[in-house]
Parts: sequence; C-alpha cells; structure tokens
Amino acid sequence: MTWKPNPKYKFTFGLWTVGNVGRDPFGLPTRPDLSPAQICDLVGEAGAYGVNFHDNDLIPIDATAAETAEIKRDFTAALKRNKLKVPMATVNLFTEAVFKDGAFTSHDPAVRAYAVQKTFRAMDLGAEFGAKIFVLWGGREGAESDAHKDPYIAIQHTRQAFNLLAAYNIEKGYGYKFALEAKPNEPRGHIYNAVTGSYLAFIQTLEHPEMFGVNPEVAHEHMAGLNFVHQIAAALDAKKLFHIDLNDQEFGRYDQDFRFGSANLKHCFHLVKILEDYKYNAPRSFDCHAYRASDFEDLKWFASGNMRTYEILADKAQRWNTDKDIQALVKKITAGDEKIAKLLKSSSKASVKSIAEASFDRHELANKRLPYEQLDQLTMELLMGVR
Ligand code: GLO
Ligand code: NI
Ligand code: NI
Ligand code: NI
Repeated sequence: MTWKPNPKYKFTFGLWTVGNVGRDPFGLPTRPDLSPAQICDLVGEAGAYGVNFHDNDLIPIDATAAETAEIKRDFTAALKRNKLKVPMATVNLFTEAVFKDGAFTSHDPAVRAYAVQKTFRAMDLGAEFGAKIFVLWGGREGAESDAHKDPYIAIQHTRQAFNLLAAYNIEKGYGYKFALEAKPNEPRGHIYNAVTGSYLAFIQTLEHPEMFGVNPEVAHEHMAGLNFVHQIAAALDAKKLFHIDLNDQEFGRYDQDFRFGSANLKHCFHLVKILEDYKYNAPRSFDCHAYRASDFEDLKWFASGNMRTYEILADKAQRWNTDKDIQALVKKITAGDEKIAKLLKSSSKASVKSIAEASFDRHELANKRLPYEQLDQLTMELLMGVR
C-alpha cells in the first residue's frame, strides 16, 4: 500500500494494539507475538507518527538488567529507522495478580504504594523515550460487589495516588500531562470513574488540577450507551482533552476495540468533525486491535485503515463546512435575534433585568422552521459519497 498519512494528524498506535495476538477470554492466540521493534516496522511502514507503550509492553516485568538494556537498544534503533516518536506512555496496573482487587484502590496500603512505585518507574521509562503524555487507565479499580469495597474510600485512595504522581512529576521535572481514561466495566464488574465526565469533575479536587486531563475512548463510552461526541465536547470546553483513544464499537457490547470507523461511521464522522473544527492538536491514538481471524498481512490493512478512515472523514468534515447547500441551511437554522444573543452572553444586572422584563411570543417562536430531515439527509449523502 503506497498511501501515507499526513503527519499533522499525529497518528499513533499502542504497542499492545497492533501487537494484539488475538487472545480472548475463550480462546488462545491466533497470531504470533511481534517484538516492539517488529511493531515499529509495521506501523512505520504504514506511515504512523509514533507509538505508545505500557511499561511491560516494552520491558517484561521480570526482565534482567541485561535484557532491559538490549530491548531498549533494539527499540531505539527501530524508532529511529522508522522515524517514530513516543508521545505517550502508560502503566500496566491490571495484568499481575497483585492487582486482583485494584491498584490505587486496593485495600492494602502496600499494594497501593507498589502501584504508585510501578507508575513512577513507568514514568521514568516513558521520559527516557521523550513521552510528554502519561495515560492512566484504572482497569482493576472497581468491584464486582459494593460489599467488597467502599466506593467513597476508593475515591480518596485514587486522589492520594494521583497527588503522589503529580509530586513525582514535579520532582523529576518530567513535564508530563496526565490523561485519565474512563471505562464503565470490564475487566471489573464495575469500574470507578465510569465515564469521562466523572474524571472532569474529579480533576478539580486534585492538588495539581492543571496537570490532569482526560483520554476518552470511543469504545468505552459506547459500552455505556453514551454519545462520545458529547463527551469530547465537554472535554474540549474544559481544555482537558490531553489525548484520545480512537476505535469503534457496537453500542452496549463488551469492549470490542474495532478499527476506527468500522461500526458507527456516522458517529465517527461527527467525532472527527468536532476534533478538527476545534483544532485538537494532541496525538490521535488508535487503541484497537485487528479481528481475531486476521493474519500478519491483514494487520497492515488494519493499521492503514484506521488512519485512512480518519483522513477521509476529515476531508468529509471539511466538505460539510464548505458545502453551499448545507451551510445555507445551517445559517438559517442558527439565525436569531443578535441583540438577544448578546444579552444572554452576559450575566450582568442589566442583562438579568432585560431578560426578566422582555416579552416573548412563544407561538411565533415555535413557528421557526427546522428542516432537520433535509440537513441530515444532505449530511448522509455527503458521507455516502454522492455529494
Ligand atoms: C482498555 C483500555 C486500555 C488503555 C491502556 C492505556 O480497555 O482502553 O487499552 O487505553 O491501558 O492506558
Ligand atoms: Ni479500551
Ligand atoms: Ni476499548
Ligand atoms: Ni484505551
């Protein structure tokens, strides 16, 4: 495939995404293991901007010092020959048995401290490769039954851990921005901070709120039946969209992590549109994996496919913004009395008074045409490629 993505989009892949071997709770791997260097060659060939990793995607948890040095050497060489960056690093706080009942929210203070220490070391590792974004996904931070753990205390434990990570970030001068990733469930029956909005509120209670933002994932919000684009609007408005996990997902299912745009093309279109309209500038990271039946050759389609779909939808978004018929409709639909709009923008005494005393004819206001069938059909026709 000769097509190459535009570097301005900063497309990245986690080592665990392209490297996924097709294991699931019911089945064994269907693809051979790829080394970090082989993954770099694959996504580098596809034209990606960079790769991300959990500490143990790169360095196995029991690696010796000599093994660690060798892996780092090979990985550094692979990054270089593929001109790949490492914009984001993260920590695995879910695989090991020690985290069976949570990491930052374990009952055991020693487990909580071990989780914080493991994250410190993952931050060291990410910093070695230039990462400036650190994602925190609390996969095991939850419970199957609220008899097991007090969720109020779990919130406090989470806060303690995040405050320690911020202090370490300052002490080491790493300059990381932490991006918090919400998920409603899986692998736990219930996961705390189930949706992006929960984290947006929680951040304000931390010692260093400026250091924390969010890393929303399409699949996670769709599992909860939520509109992902609205979550993104909230994160953008709060200036907290530090990173994003792009993929796709049927609503209400387990975390399917499909190739971007493969399930809900229309939602993905509106997602790309909001990111581009509001000039999102952090990496566009694909947190998904190829179908379990796919082989190595097909993985290349998976890698390019994510990026191609994003770019095609970015082009459609651009066309939508310049399509004369669509824009004429948008103009009519959004038009209104400018003086009243101005009043609403201010909460001054004068505004409050004018609004309190104004007279409105609700019947006349209700008469305004909203040709939404027409606008949506034009949007669909643009998406289907006939406009
Ligand atoms: C799992 C999550 C996971 C995180 C990753 C980064 O559902 O999406 O892949 O994104 O651990 O921290
Ligand atoms: Ni996920
Ligand atoms: Ni997912
Ligand atoms: Ni994710």
